[in-house]
Amino acid sequence: MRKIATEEACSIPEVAAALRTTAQTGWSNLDMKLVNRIYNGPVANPDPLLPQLLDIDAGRLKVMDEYGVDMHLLSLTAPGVQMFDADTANELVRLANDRLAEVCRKHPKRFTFLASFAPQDPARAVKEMERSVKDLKCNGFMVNSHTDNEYLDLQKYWPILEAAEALDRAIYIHPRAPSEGMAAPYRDYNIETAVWGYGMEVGTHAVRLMLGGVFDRFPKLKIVIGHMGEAVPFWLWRLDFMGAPGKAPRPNKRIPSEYFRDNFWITTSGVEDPLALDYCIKKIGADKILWAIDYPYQPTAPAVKWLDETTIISDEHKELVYHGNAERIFHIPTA
Ligand code: 1WB
Ligand code: MN
Repeated sequence: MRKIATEEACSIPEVAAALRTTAQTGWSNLDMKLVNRIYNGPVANPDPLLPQLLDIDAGRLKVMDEYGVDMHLLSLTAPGVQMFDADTANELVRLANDRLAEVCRKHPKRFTFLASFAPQDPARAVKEMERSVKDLKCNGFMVNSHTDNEYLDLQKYWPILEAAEALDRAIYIHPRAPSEGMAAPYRDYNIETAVWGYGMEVGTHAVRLMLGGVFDRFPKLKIVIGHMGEAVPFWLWRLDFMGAPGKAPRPNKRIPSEYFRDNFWITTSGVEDPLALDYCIKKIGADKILWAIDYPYQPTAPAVKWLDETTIISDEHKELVYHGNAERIFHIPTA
């Protein structure tokens, strides 16, 4: 069975260097713990994740080969360029997108990519999105949740949503640590990270898009979220009950689960739980769920083993989750 992994992280030396510089300014937003650890370690003895993120060639292909992973859908890892000023961010996304496109041209059967953009400047972001589709043949877009503590439902960001819809490329909303307004309870126990904070951050982002009426304005917009839907699928009944049109002063014209079914896709990244997958298949449909590893933050072996071995999921559904849905949503040629 072809295996296309859809939330696979990487970086380029220029972005890593800029994050190191940012770490050295002593800025203390909630992402800085991770940025410090990965990008600001001793040069001679870096965090082991750094060389894995920077290797978009032989080393990565070796791990993929070892476990029968056919393709990584690559993306610039969180927090991407979203902590930089607009000019730096724009310069770096262009570099990163060019570099990822080059790797994909070199290994077309092994790598595809999600282009980044800098939401700090929506007009320039749109230009980079257009360039990434037309010139670089990207498969979709990646954004790391909030930018300067703001979410994409704000009208100033609508040109970005309009462009994604017009270009027919999905936007993958990947986590970063919670924004300042929700940060306080996440400062202890490292719960700003993948253990809890990342999911709450992106789940909140998804709810803002749905209850903010964004999909009434952009009905063909495709949003992808990871980590088995960041807990949103489990919350759909309550979202519908409490979030139905007319229940409170909100702009949404439809119930949230209708947007979730029409406008969202989810990936399995980092949630290797057959019961959760079975629930999501029953709740939102097997055509809405894509497999992901979350390399290099999650190990590849168990990411393959759990789905290969589970018998709760039919083989027909495994085909969709492992590759069929990714081919359709991300414009990946069938093998
Ligand atoms: C994720 C996990 C992403 C980690 C990351 O990007 C880091 C994820 C900075 O769950 O998508 C992590 O350190 O575990
Ligand atoms: Mn990830």
